Amino acid sequence: MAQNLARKIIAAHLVGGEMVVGQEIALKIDQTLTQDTTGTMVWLEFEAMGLPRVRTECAVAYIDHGLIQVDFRNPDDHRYLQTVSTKHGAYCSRPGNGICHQVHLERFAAPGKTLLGSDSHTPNAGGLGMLAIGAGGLDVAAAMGGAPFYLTMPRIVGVELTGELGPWVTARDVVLELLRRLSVKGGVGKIMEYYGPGAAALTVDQRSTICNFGAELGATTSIFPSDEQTRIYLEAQVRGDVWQPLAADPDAEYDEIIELDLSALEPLIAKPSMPDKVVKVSEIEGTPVAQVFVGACVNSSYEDLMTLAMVLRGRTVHPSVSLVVGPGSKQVYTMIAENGALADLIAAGARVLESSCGPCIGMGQAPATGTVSVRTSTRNFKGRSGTADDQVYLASPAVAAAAAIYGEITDPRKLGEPLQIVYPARFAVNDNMILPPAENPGEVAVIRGPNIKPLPEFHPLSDTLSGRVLIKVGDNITTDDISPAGANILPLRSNLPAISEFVFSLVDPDFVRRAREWDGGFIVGGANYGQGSSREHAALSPMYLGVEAVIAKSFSRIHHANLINMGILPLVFTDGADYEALEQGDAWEIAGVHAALEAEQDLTVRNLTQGTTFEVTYSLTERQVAIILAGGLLNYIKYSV
Ligand code: MIC
Ligand code: SF4
Repeated sequence: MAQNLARKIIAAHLVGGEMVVGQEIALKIDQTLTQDTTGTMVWLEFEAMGLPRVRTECAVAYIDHGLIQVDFRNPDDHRYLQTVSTKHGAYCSRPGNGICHQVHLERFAAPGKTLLGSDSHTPNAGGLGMLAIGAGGLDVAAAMGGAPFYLTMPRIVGVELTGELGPWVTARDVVLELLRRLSVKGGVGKIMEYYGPGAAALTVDQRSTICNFGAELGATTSIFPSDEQTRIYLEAQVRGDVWQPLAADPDAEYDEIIELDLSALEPLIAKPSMPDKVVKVSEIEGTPVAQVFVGACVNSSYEDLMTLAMVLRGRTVHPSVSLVVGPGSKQVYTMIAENGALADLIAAGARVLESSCGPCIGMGQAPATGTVSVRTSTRNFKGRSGTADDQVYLASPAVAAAAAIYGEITDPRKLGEPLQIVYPARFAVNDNMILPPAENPGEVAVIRGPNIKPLPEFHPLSDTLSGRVLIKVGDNITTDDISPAGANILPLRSNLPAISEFVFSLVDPDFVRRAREWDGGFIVGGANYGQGSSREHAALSPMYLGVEAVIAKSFSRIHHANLINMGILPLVFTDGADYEALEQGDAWEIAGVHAALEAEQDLTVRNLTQGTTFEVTYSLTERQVAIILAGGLLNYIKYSV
């Protein structure tokens, strides 16, 4: 049978299950990546597994998120990560070397391989023909230990790109168009595979932009073929040896096909505060802008920074705009420094940051009260920028550049003749900030600062779950809502008791007090509960606060897996009316849980307050049931493997 590319790579890595949509499969993982804000937990978990060395072909620990260092906590995390990762056989990309996804693309990603990363934008490497998937920390720790990665066989969506991008229309507009059509839940349970003449013309940086932002569709991952563009890119990285041609067979079948004519696209922009609130830039032209940020893992490549620099050359940033720029990697930074583009940016008035996630994750550069910020980053969830009433718009570097000059949202086609960006034949390759695995691991002492607290105890699931409904939230609740990020909270990622004080703090500041007073309880969610980031703290902290089950209309893929890994039971309403009827504070009891899970039967919730009962169901494999009953993946690995 003619195969598509995603299925070919899955087949080559399949170590369990059958490639039938909806069934659980197990994949061999070739490479892993961690970053610092999820990575401290991953490495604590890896240490808890007691293995001396990572067992993947390549594991990289990046330090790129928490770089503000207002006190000892960020740098203590960095020191821990640097020592623990190299001791156990991983590479460590030091602070300043760049954002994990950009650096991984440049220096490690390889066509046809699998990558599992403790960050939701790991699919960025799909731009190089890699099957790159974001996951919760424990899944990544297990993969580093040589375990396969388990996931539900996704539907493979073929996205046929025809035509070509018009002047000032960019790769970012391609994926914004998909967000417009499909919404933030449109990709759940799917892999987006791009092909066609329009795809062939895109550079690897453009392809990665599409794959990266594809995470906002909720997709498992996105992927492009490995072709001439891929070869050129890898040769420029002096890694031509890892290139191999890869594509779907002619006439390959897909579970679904989407057609997208690039010639018909216009510059697009996502309005506050969801990545799928997409409109044409021309529709909201004239909106005053106070801040512009060009950076983050999605649009911080050489091409992106050159776009901005070429537009700004000889001009000055608009007096009402603060322009913030963050090159994606030390390589990009070096290249724009060497060719003079950095000087153009500085001369124009840009505020140039170090190479890190920075404003994307609320690590500095919060916008002023009641103002608009136009960003090339990935997520515009309310408050993520660090300002509670923020109005963050997401768009391409071209749209950002136009806003920086004119001080208002402006169609970039007004900027005149399109730019010709010429790639150098060889990039500025210099891996001096990537530490290799230690040659003598015995001599490396792992350094732990006082903020790095040990993992909590995980308890087997009770047979009767009882407690009160701690909170009832609506659809598309993000992990940023559950466990917010930002400069005050991110430094607590290695300290579970401390970070747990902030659960739902932006949504309902009283949540934690209730959870303590009521001694745990239930969380009730709407559709696509837990979308967005891969942070396992959004499951770990509720577990720590005594939550044993979350009942929602549906879950995002990574959060569902994280709940299971932490021993929390993810349950699904069978009838929307039950969701409507229940209220915060209701006392519930779910009895006979063990037997029901083992017999694959639905569970009955007794609402003691309202005197009603209703059924809830779940989507769990036998393995997942065993994990939950054991009290999470770490217990399961310890006791059953
Ligand atoms: C994000 O973009 O939200 C993050 C910060 O990169 C997260 C990881 C985290 O919360 O540490 C992600 O995307 O998974
Ligand atoms: Fe960093 Fe933002 Fe990318 Fe997350 S989305 S990895 S915070 S740049």
